[in-house]
Amino acid sequence: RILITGALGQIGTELTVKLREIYGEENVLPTDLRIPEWGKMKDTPFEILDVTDSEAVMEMTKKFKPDTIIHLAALLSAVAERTPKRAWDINMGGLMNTLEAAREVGAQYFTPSSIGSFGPSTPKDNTPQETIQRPSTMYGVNKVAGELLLDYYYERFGVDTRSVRFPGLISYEQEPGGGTTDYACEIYFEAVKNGTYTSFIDKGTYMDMMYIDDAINCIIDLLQADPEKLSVRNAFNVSAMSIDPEMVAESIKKHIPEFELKYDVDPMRQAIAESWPNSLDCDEAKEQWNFKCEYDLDKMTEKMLSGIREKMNTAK
Ligand code: VAH
Repeated sequence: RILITGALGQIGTELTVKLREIYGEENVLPTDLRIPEWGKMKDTPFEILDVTDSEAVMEMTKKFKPDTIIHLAALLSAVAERTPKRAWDINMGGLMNTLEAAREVGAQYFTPSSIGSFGPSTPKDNTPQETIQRPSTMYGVNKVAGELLLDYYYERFGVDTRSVRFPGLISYEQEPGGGTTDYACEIYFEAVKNGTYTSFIDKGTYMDMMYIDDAINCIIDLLQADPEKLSVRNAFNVSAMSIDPEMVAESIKKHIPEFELKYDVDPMRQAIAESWPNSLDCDEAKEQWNFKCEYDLDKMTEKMLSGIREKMNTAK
């Protein structure tokens, strides 16, 4: 039985559907701040849960008795940088409340970390699993503190904590909200709608990215992995590709030759992007739980453009 927080977000929307296919609808309880008005979760079992309400989190957990808690509710990097105190309260309060609930009922625990947990002094290319983590954003501070808490709850209380440092995730079912890597989702929607996109991240700014299907499989594979083989309990480096806006545009032009990429760089999100690695070393994840990806840039582009077109046609 799996309890999910932040189930209406970019990861939760597709993860809930996939987990229900595997474990059955009655064994997967999605929660968020509001009831789903559309999509595959509409009119299915769903609960309102504010992860900053410790009593509500504990009560819901004791009532549902999950074997696994997947905590996804959080503010992403750009929105966190605009409201740092609120980001601390939500990101750290929600994490602590759900970790405590997992400890109380003996549940396995997953929450994502991010490439945002690295900072300007981290080696930028082929960033190691174990390295300097001095992020210069509130989101990064939240992610490093979160990783340390996952280690602590594993060592001190025996909670089966598992996590990955996600790169930018690209999807069309539910777009991300308030991230720095969001340009890599927006560009596909704008390419289909208008044949042009103005990027807020500059040319030559490389960041790790991954298509959402690979991210969902990452979470499921890690949660099903043999615990004896896992020596990393804070967060594994995972990534599918290291790309910049120009590479995405070139991939789109193979389908929309007239596509035009322009730039209007947003200084805040550009500074965040420049503080993150260019590419990650994912060897530990490959060795310890057979991490792998199906989607490279061109395969992701094909899937995004066809998915967006289909979504627009059904919306008409
Ligand atoms: C963000 N999409 O941009 C998230 C993610 C690595 C990026 O953490 O904040």
